Amino acid sequence: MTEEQITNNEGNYSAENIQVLEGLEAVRKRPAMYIGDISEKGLHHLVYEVVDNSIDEALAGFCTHIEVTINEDNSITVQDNGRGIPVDMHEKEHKSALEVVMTVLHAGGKFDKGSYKVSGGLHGVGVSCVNALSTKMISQVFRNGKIYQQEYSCGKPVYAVKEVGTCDYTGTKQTFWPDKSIFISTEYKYSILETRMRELAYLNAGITITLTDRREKEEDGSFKKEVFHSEEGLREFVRFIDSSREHLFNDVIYLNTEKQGIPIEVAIMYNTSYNENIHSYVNNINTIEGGTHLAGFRMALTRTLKKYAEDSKALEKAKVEIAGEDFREGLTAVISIKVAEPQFEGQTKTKLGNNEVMGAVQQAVGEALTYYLEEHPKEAKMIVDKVVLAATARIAARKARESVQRKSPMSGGGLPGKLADCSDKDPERCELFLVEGDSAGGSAKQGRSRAFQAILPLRGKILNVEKAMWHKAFESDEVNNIIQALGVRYGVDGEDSKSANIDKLRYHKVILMTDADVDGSHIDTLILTLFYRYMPELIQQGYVYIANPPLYLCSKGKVKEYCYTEEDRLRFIEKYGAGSESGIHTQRYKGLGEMNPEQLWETTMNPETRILKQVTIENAAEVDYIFSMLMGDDVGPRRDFIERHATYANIDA
Ligand code: 0RA
Repeated sequence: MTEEQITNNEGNYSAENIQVLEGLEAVRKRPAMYIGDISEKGLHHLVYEVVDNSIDEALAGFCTHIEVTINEDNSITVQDNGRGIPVDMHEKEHKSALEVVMTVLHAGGKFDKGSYKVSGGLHGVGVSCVNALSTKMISQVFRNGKIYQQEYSCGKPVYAVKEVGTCDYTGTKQTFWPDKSIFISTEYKYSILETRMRELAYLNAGITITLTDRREKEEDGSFKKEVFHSEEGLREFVRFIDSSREHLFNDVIYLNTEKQGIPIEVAIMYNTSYNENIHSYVNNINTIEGGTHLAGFRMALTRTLKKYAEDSKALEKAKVEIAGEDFREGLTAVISIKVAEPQFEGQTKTKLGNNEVMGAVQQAVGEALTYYLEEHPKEAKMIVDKVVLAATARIAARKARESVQRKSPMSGGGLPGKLADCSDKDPERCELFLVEGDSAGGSAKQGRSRAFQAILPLRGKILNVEKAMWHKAFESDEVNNIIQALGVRYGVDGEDSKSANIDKLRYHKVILMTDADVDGSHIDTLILTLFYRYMPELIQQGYVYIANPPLYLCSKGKVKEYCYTEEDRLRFIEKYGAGSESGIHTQRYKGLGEMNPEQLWETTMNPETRILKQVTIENAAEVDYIFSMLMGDDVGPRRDFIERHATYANIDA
């Protein structure tokens, strides 16, 4: 960040910096192009877009508090204590700067190199998009001792900016009502906003973000409210992510520096698990596809640790060959950098392309890690011992895998015997159902459409890979059956033996079909853990789904209806049961096995009528924390989580 980038010639940011690019009609016509989608994700994205502007004001050093409120009617208010959006007249547009920011696409400095802006939602579209997608929006600016206000409808001003009062503070307050005709649902989920606000607080140490839900009251009558604030930034973030894991040692290895003009913050913690968990961010955006900053980090880690281990002669004694991945086992790290002009690449535009970043991160991490190892010989030895153990286990895993591949040579193309494959071979059309139990597996085999649907029955609970070493996973029959059926390969082309290659994936829909009860959910979680840790790309590319079998078959006379939720059942009773509990018959499906093949097809497998839930990763750090908590040793947090999220508790009680 240089001075020049922040200010124009006069040293002031003023209305003329704001570029005028396009109208907002395009946004309403094609909302998905601007905010990703019109589902729950897009709806919540509106909040991030508005909050990001306040975060930028905070990063510029002018704002300390951001208050986010979900109002009773599902409108959102974001208020900050920054300088307030300028309200002076825009020379070319003959409008207030506020109006330009609110109504002109891409206005607000993001595309203006004269003003430096690091934050910004993934799509970086600006607050005008939020305005365009809201039936109503009210902006208030507290500035010069006055309160200015303007209101908009679907992005168009209802009146010119006017003064509505006086004040003795500064800031910006935005309230918007998302358009019900655009979004699939306009109901905000507290937990989604909570996760992002917590993440933003960790990523931007020192800022205070409050989240209030005015739809929900606590026992004392106050609204539900949380305050997110982190003094220690990423140091606290890694501790939070690893809070359910057993630490190798208690220190967080931390650096916060600037190299070649790039602010770099990194926190590293080692735990006793076998997974690598690196979460990287650029300008507060989670770069799930990685990129040059991640590459720089890995290079520094491997080189520094390797050199230390060689110098200390630890590797000679161990007599194993160490690979890059061995240095990252049991490592949890968060990397956050700020880049003035990030180039985002990759399928989901979350891969950093800027080449200059690699060397900067490598240098910063190399220096800090070298210093840490020199100063902490005891911890350094624990890391090196762990690396040697990882290498030993990796070699054992390779042997286990090779022996599995030998056991099932060419017969059936190396596919598991329990798999009932489909006849089509085009992955794009093919579906694999992972079914709980042999009996449901049998029904599914009979009920399926053989052309494009394959069935793999699973015997009960698969191995919990969260706690198992890698070679144990490859020794497990059920895990191997899944890996082989999918066509996922490990250690191809000299890559890390831990990185799954899904080039030869045989199905583009992998569907978990388990009973609608606690055991079924447990099995789903175990399989999802396997996917998340051993083949995350499968989830990232959107190939994983969960089937949704009905809970009841309700009937009255000739009328029959499958009910997928408790609400569906109550609705049926209301519709057909007027008067006393009157001739309505309810069959409760305790398991998939209770449905005959036709019923299973009709309710759960037929693409025309079924409901599939796609598994997505909204927030990788949160997912990492949740999996380690759900699958770890600590009972307390797990019980809390299940109680808060349980859907079956009432049914099985
Ligand atoms: C540019 C210049 C100035 C303030 C802001 C942007 C600003 C924008 C937003 C959006 C949400 N909250 C905000 N707070 C501030 C002010 C420049 C000056 O006072 O000289």
